[in-house]
Amino acid sequence: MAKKHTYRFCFGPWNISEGQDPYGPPVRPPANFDWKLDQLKKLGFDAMMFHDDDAVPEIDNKSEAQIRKEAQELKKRLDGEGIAAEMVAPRLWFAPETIDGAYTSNDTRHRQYAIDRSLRSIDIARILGTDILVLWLAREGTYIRESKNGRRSIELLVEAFDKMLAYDKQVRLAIEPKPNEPMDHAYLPTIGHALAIAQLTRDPKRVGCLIESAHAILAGLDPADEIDFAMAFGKLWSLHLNDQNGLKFDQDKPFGSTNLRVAFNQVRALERDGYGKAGEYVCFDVHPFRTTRVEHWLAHLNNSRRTFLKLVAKARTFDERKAQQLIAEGRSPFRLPLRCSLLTDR
Ligand code: GLO
Ligand code: MG
Repeated sequence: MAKKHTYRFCFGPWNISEGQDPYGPPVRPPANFDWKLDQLKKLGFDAMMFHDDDAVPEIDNKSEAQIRKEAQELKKRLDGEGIAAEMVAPRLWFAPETIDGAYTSNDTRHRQYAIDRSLRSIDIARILGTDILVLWLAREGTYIRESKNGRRSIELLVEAFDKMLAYDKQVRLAIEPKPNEPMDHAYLPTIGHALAIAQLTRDPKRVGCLIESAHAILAGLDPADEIDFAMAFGKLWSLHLNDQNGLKFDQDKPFGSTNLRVAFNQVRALERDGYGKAGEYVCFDVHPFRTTRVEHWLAHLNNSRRTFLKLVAKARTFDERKAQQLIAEGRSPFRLPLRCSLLTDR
């Protein structure tokens, strides 16, 4: 039998969060980047995801030379710790220049800010040794649809992607779709939209996607189907596994904590499609609950990985023959995953 590959895992510094929400302040003490990196190592994860300003804090106040210098220092540290950088993502939703969106802002100067910042993120990615630039297009949408021209917005997105692809011949853009939040409606809400817009760019082969389970659920889709769809195109370059209890605010719950069947089917899709074999990482974009105490602050990361690995074991021992037999009899194998006793260690 072919040797099964082992998965590699990562998370971002923002996944050790302090509990603030729109209605209340942080409830856990602030933790600095060094501490978070140590925790990542202690937990035995393989890589870290970076926003541009996780890698180079206060990036907007720094020169290009200074940004490169700090990125090089970070790279040395990561090498010393044996930690890889999985991706870099420009944080295009925080600055005053991005209030009306970044690449699709109605203001030319603000669009230029977004492109410049994206090119700096590509510099950082190159120095940190990753070719993946993640684009979560947080504010590329509207609260009131009449406030932007939808057709023009698509053209502006393509122009921005083209500038990035021309700037660096190696970089790959992984679009992370999300249908809403912070905006009412986003322009690229699903994986289908991400892969379709790729075709309009100067180099479609270098425009792919990142699937986040919660975002797919918010779009009313099954994340496992999104995985199969993206992987049929060879375009799933990163993954944010987490969980989401239906159509409400983006919850980023620990993987498998709400709906084990949906989690199982994602793992089964990853297994069948060979995710990870080309070096992709399994990332958990999860947050502790606001009620989580400091002593359990990292449990959501560890539990997400444990659940994932248990589900890998279940997917590998799934009774495929029995499933096929039931399907042939016109019955559905809906109880089979449950028979695998998902909740136990066995
Ligand atoms: C929010 C997104 C966010 C991105 C991250 C990387 O809904 O999931 O966490 O994944 O900022 O760009
Ligand atoms: Mg995400």
